[in-house]
Amino acid sequence: MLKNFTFLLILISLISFFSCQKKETNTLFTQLSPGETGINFANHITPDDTLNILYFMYMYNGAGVGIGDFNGDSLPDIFFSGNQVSSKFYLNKGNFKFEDMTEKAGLKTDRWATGVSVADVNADGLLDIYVCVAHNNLWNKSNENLLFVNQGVKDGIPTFKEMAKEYNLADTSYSTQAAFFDYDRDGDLDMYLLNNWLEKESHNRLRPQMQTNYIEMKDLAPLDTLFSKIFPKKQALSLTVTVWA
Ligand SMILES: [Ca+2]
Ligand SMILES: [Ca+2]
Ligand SMILES: [Ca+2]
Repeated sequence: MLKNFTFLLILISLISFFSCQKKETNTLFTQLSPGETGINFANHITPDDTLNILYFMYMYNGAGVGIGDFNGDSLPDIFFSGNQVSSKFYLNKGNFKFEDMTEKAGLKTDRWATGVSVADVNADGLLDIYVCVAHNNLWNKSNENLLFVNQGVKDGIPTFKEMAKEYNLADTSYSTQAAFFDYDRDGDLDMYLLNNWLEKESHNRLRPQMQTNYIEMKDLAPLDTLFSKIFPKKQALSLTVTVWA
């Protein structure tokens, strides 16, 4: 009996081993863990009864990522933009190791960032970072886009200064992404800014689920007054939500 059990155990081990081997040979990429790379950025979204998908339909649209060699060592560095968390900047140390240099580089953000563009906006040979910002009334943060101008590299670390206003690029639209290119061919980069529109009336249709029937609430928009009508005394009701794609 023990012999049979031992044989079975060896057989399972061998199958597992060869399965793993096969998996590795069939993939073109290897996923590295945050422990291996040092990249632990996570764009955590924390909904609450004020800021959530019912009020803010773009809540889970995500943010942007920009990659470029910001310190000129030929290794691509990474800038992640954040929504409710600060953006983060990781310097490439080589061999897939990165170091969080967000604070030292001056790249913390405090607003709902969406798209990231990497370009040498002022043509000084150093890559700069333009961050689009989406705005909503509930978030109560600035809706100005950000331009981080590379101030130079010291001890391998680039530092940035936010200068969107100085460059007349602190656009307050509901921005999604910017593209820099020389439109008029005068040698200076121009910018095309893609904007979205934050609708005052959400497409989400709220219907409090009652015991006997459903009550259509869609005509009670705007949404900022809707909840007060549904929950005049903050009663706990279940909701059926239809999202229009
Ligand atoms: Ca680099
Ligand atoms: Ca530059
Ligand atoms: Ca131009």
